[in-house]
Amino acid sequence: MGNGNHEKAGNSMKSESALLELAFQALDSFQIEIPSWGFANTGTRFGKYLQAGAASTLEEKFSDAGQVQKLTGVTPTLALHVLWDLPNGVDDVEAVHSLATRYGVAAGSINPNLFQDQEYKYGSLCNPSTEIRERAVAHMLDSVVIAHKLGSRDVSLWLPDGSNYPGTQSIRRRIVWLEDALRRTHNALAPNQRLLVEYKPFEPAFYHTDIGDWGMSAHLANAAGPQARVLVDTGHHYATQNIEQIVAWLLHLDMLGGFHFNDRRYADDDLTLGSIDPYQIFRIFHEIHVAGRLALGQIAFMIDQSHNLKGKMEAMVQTVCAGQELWLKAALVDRDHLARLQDKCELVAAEELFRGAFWRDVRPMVKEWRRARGLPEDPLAALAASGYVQRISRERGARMSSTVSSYA
Ligand code: RM4
Ligand code: MN
Ligand code: MN
Repeated sequence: MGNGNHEKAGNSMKSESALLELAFQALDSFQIEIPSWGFANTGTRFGKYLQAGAASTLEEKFSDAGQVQKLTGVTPTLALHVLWDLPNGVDDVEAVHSLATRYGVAAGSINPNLFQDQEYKYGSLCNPSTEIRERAVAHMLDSVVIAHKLGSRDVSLWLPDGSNYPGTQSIRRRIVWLEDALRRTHNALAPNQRLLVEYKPFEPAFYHTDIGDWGMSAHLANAAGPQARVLVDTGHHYATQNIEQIVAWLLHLDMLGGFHFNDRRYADDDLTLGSIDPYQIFRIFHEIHVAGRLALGQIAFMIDQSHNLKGKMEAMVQTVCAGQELWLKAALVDRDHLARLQDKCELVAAEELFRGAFWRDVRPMVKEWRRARGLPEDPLAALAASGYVQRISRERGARMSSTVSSYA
């Protein structure tokens, strides 16, 4: 242990009240955006199991989001998908505004849909047809206008483009088309807007994906312009990839724009945050705490999940609470102490400090923070007690419609 015994400074020795103050600061700095599609009926490619309480109109999605915000106090914005939520584009902005006011949740990131129309079969921004590429760029530009009118900072692009068979498309030419499309989109941004570029290694394409990893995203964001950044969806990596290392690199390069949080066992499973591997989220959050407060303002935390078996409201509230707990655990790592141990290569002591922070039960502190902020101390229990899920299941159940579809 070297002189590890003399190193007992830091959080381990911090008084209860100093620790609580640190915890409150950390919790005050944590907000996370919820996705409109997390309340809708979604499924796998094999079909959907419908839930009586699923939201099928935008008003229902805002209502559900408002309820999550009331219960947790840390979800002030709702991510919107243009085709699913604003089918009439800019003409729907007024309606979104009034729903936002009515339910106390603002419009969040605006997500263009470049994957639903039949014409996108062979790609959208990367389609070999100039005409189809132009249509896709026009949708990007519409999305920028929608975001601007809604006061949303981020236009968040996930591009489904790719190919299924070797030799069937020119990877190189598609890079050039993509650079051009993103540059043009970036040119349309107002000074306070950003373009986030998400990556995904496969699905729906199974041979090559035009934005397949964080390096491609970072290059494209750089090529687009200074207001573009990378978006990391935690489910969009090969199984053994070290995501926190990618996060550390993007922070180093000042290229990290935000996250789509979810958990997974295999691929883009979109399971609830921290359900499979909470330690991984802790490690990602640690890198953000290391980067400090200034960086945090530039990183949009968003949930991108699809709740197929769990109740949608419960899954969302559970995710937000899990996120808060993991954020706090990571905040309470004694980083100065850890740095000293790292410098001395005290491997076991460093790891134990890190692991110890992960295993700390922070739930009592989160409860105390919620009480102090006038929020229910157990949001899941409060949701159950509110009768909200029963009410929406009754009201919406009669329809049981699957018309608003999505596969997030
Ligand atoms: C993708 C990706 C995007 C999401 C779409 C619908 O897998 O995660 O963020 O908007 O699904
Ligand atoms: Mn995503
Ligand atoms: Mn995904």
